[in-house]
Amino acid sequence: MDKPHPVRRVTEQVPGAPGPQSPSVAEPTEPRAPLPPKPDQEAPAAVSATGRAAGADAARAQNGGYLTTAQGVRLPDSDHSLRAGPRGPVLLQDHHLREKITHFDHERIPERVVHARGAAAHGVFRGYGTAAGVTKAAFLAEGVETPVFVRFSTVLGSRGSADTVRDTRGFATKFYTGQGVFDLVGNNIPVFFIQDAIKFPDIVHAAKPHPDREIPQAQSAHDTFWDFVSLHTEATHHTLWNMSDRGIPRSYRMMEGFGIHTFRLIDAEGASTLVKFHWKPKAGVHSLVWEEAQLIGGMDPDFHRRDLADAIEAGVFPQWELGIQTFPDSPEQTFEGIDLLDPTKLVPEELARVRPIGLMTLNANPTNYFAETEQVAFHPGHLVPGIDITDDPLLSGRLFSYLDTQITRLGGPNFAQIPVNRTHAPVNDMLRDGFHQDAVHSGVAPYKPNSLDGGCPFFADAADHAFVEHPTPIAAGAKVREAPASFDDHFSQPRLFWLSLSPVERGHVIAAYTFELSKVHEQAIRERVLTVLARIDDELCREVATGLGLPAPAAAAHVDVTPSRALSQLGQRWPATGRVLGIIAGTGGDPAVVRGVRDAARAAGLLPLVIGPTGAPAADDLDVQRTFAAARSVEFDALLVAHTPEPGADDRGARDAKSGAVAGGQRTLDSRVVLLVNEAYRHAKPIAGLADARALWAAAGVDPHAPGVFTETDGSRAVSALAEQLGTHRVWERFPEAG
Ligand code: HDE
Repeated sequence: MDKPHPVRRVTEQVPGAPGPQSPSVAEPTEPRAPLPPKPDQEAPAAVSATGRAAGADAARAQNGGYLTTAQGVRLPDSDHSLRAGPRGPVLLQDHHLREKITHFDHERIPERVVHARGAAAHGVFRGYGTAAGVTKAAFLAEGVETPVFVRFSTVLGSRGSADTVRDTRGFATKFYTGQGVFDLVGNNIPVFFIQDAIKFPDIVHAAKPHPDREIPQAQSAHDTFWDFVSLHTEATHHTLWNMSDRGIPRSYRMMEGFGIHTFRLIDAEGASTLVKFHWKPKAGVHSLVWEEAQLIGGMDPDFHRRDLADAIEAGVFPQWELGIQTFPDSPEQTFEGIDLLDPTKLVPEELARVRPIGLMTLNANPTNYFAETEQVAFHPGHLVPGIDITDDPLLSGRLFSYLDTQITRLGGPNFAQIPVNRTHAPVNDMLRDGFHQDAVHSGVAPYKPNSLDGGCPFFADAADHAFVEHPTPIAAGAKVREAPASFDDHFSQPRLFWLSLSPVERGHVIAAYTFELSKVHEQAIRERVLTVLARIDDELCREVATGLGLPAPAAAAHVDVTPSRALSQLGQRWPATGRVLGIIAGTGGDPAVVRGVRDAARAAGLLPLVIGPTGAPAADDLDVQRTFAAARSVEFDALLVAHTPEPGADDRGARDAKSGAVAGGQRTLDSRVVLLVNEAYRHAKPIAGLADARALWAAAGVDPHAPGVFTETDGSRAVSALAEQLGTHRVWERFPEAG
């Protein structure tokens, strides 16, 4: 059965194939034009550094079939340096060697101070027109389509860190509107750690790895983080969200996004409405369980990045509705007693409905990671007419920081001219020169007033779509370094969030605090965190104290709050579109069965991946995407056992230590598959078996009568059952707390 397979063309495009064409085994030698990008990829729009439409292909870097120097001179060889004889010294006059190595030496730029690790996609936003009553922003008008570029990120880790760490996620959107660029630079959590920008270096220094050993990477489970957040209790609300399932999203596609701060929308008459922005994913808000997050950190540190790119490549385009909560712009800037300028507070949706105002579809992957995802520069101060800021002190600091950080990161003041940052609106800015100037400015008078350039450029007024700041009244007062008294309430909203969670979600929060604090060395810090938890909820505090083996502090007084159902991730149904189904195919089974379930899964909008004993195709038109040795349950949302597989040739401890993971009489079954099923079952994922699955269920500890376990004879029925069950993400009833 181990006979070699002939090389063949890929019969189906499986997401993740690296090139647009299958390569030949032998190295190609005939000069030819560069291959086109893959069909799922898109480059930044072809506009000049000043927003002028350019030739469609202008942004493509490679040109011509021959290797050249940076000056376009063709080269005969790039494999050997110029030497004084084959064994002699390398010559300094080798200008090609020097150009190649010098450029290589300078390939890196500083990573972002925060949000260094990210993944991005191109897409389009379509306005519903429902915001027309409150804003004159042209891109929000009905039917207007605006290109967007979205970058998702973790906050704490370095550029090469793992995707599934417990952390807040960034959700930054660049709208290339006809009236200039608008950036909505938000997170997947609706509140922030701090109320004033001046504390940002403190929280980030505390959360980053310890400065002496530079560990741990991309994690909050260490002394300095918990030291800070337990002393600086305005961080309590955000920390609680981090410890909830929101800190470990299943996918970027399944996260909400929040602008956090209160913004202003300005209508055509100049009237102002206060708003909070929300992104609502069409696929629902779903999370990993902690064990999955940890396993994936090792198995596939690029999990979220891959998931986003694969979904787009497979044509299951992620979508979000943009929504707004609106509040009257009153002098107090409060709503139902909630201070709208305090970024540690949210407004429950039950008090202010989120009104959908447009739909975003991500439909293309970037062509080049560095050019686009790394060099994109967001800035909350990139605003367009109709959208303005408030005096949230956190937002004020951000308005300075995002411009400033690019000067170091992108090497000077001209980062707006990098293709991904270019506006699609005409630019005539009188900014000149500087490092990396890409525009060739004509004229002699980059100043105003002038007559030498005919007076150009001219000022616009509001009627010509100028951005005119809203004339917000400023209350008279003295210069002080202090916050309003309402900012002192650090505990009512954490309690609101805690009480809004379902029992199983609360269980996850308790486990997360217990895990993180068990990694804290100093007992004083653990005890201090418990006193903070006591102010949120007695049960939370008691359970975490028990897990840590510490006495719970005395119960604290709590304010009365009304839970918000909208804050829980459970209790709704969502489309299963784009969820990943693992199909287990053994040797000797009928490939037609596997083909049948794969096709049924595709028809149901799922992303099926076939798992086989080796990489050999299960049939001529049936490729295997994962082997028993390489597959792990954590990359699948559901499993379908098409054949119950016998042990593969490498199902032996010395070849694959997972082979020993499951005890018992599994020698008639491949033990990696037993582990796969066991994990999926424990993680409350739906599983189905077609052939006689009883032996596998027994070996994997699966109760065949448990909810979400399907033993079927018909492949399509099994797929429908799984897809239906995926509507709730997991089979929550399998967790006893869920009851
Ligand atoms: Fe950021 N933040 N931030 N932040 N932030 C950056 O900008 C900063 C804050 C957010 O994918 C940096 O270009 C300060 C809140 C996202 O490129 C930097 C403060 C929210 C991204 C910076 C905050 C965010 C950043 C790092 C306190 C949610 C990634 C590199 C006042 C509403 C954007 C860069 C991307 C990135 C500063 C607080 C979201 C250093 C000073 C609140 C999504 O400028």
